Amino acid sequence: MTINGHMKEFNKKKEEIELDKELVKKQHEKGKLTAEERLALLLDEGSFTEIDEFVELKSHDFELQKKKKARDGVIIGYGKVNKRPVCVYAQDFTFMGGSMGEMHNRKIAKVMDFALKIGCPVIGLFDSGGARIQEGINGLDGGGHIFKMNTHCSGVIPQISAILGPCAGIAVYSPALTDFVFMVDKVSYMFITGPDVIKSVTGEKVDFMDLGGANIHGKKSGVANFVAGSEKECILKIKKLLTYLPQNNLDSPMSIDMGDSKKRMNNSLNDIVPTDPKKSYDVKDVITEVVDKNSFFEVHAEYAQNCVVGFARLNNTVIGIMANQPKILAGCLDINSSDKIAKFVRTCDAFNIPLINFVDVTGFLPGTDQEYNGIIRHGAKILYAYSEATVPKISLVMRKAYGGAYIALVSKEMGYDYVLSWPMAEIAVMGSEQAVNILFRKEISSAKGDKIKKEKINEFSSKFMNPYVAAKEGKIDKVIDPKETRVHLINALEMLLSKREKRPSKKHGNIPL
Ligand code: MCA
Repeated sequence: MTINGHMKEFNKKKEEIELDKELVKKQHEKGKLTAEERLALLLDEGSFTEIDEFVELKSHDFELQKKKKARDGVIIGYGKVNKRPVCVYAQDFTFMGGSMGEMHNRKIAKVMDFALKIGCPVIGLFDSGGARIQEGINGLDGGGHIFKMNTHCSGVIPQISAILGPCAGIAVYSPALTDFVFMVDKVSYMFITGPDVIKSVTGEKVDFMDLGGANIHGKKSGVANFVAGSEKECILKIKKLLTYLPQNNLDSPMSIDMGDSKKRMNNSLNDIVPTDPKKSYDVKDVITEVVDKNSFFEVHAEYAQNCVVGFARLNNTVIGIMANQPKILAGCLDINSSDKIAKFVRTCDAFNIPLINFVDVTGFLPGTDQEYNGIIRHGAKILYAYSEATVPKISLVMRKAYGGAYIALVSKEMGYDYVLSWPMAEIAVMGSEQAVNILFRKEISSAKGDKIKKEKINEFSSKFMNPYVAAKEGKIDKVIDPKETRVHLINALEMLLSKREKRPSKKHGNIPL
């Protein structure tokens, strides 16, 4: 064949890849973009190279050969976001509902393997009805290949999943194994078994959105870390997230000049945080006041709101923040916030992001609901995650740090490198009233009980409810004026950036699950 003949064949094959206009229209009518349009939004212009575009399904069952089409329902390849390399895969719902057949799955696993070898983030755009039912066991096994790759990539390269339509059956497990899951309000939904199966098994009636919409997974189940109002917003958020992450575990996040002064005082903190420990405030106001202007990027904003986690920059360096949120459940730690914190801490540690805690917490949430559902097991995840982390760990006690929550979020013995506190901080085993109720139970139940109780609370408070008992023991490195918080945190961070800490080698730890 002449070169012209070869080129004719090549161009014909390329044309065959193009999406069917009718199906594109249908996709748009559902309020969704196509896989190609999504990749165009995500990647730097002209940077994308598609691979495996001629891959097609092999199965002959259910007359699949008549349906087959190049790409097999997923576009994979590499490109750049913010000028840095990434690998991507985007499911094409217009081909058999983005269902995951043998070759479709093989392509996804292949691009993940590429990303792992190169050491760059991998981003998956999901829009899939799950395992391709007609391909039976071969499709399922391919799912296993993807999950294995997710696990091998975990902690080596950042993995990001965006759910941009249905994500059903086996399609849900891969996002669940990644570092960050994005969903789009009113467009995406995730479930293991759909409404029809649920109805036939349990009789329960539920629609797609109430079963697994962005609201459910962003607020209730915690599966989604980010919820966006539209696909465009979702993709912009992914691009923003990438600016806080390194390319891989041997790299550090890039420093960006935020134009904020290193010496800026935080004069408003005394107005934001009431000295009365019973009064609440929004800890996000504290965070945004202290970190570089416009740098706070919250993760899991709608889930377990009694704590706040997210990325920010401090004098241009990326940090991971954990803060108790006094305005929700008085900032107590509970099962969901334990999971949220532990996952975030491990993500930061894997990707060399220093951790800073803003602490104001009385302890773990009491109650049978928490105990029966395993607060012991879940709370232990926080202890494990912080103890395991070798990145710089700084803790600032703003007001209260009591009991087990003190150990988890502040204790130098548990491995915090540098602990600061404000002068109004109360660092103790528990609050004065609770302590007095236990220690003087008999005296309080006597005739003069109320008077005794008051006296003992005053005595306990003046003796223990301050930062100086801990400071005297060297358990607090520095008591600071709140308005100098930014300056002290920047100094501590700069000092700790060269920190080196190694753990004994082992196969892997056994985090409580
Ligand atoms: C959708 N299609 C599929 C699949 N899902 N083909 C093969 N395997 C699938 N899993 C096809 C449809 O037959 C249709 O083909 C085309 O994709 C578009 O789907 P349609 O229903 O018209 O779109 P929709 O109205 O937007 O609904 C999307 C949907 C629905 C909600 C995802 O298709 C659906 O409920 N699918 C099944 C979801 C599910 O239960 N998955 C579990 C799979 P055509 O255009 O030719 O008519 S089993 C699994 O993953 C494992 C084993 C597990 O553990 O559960």
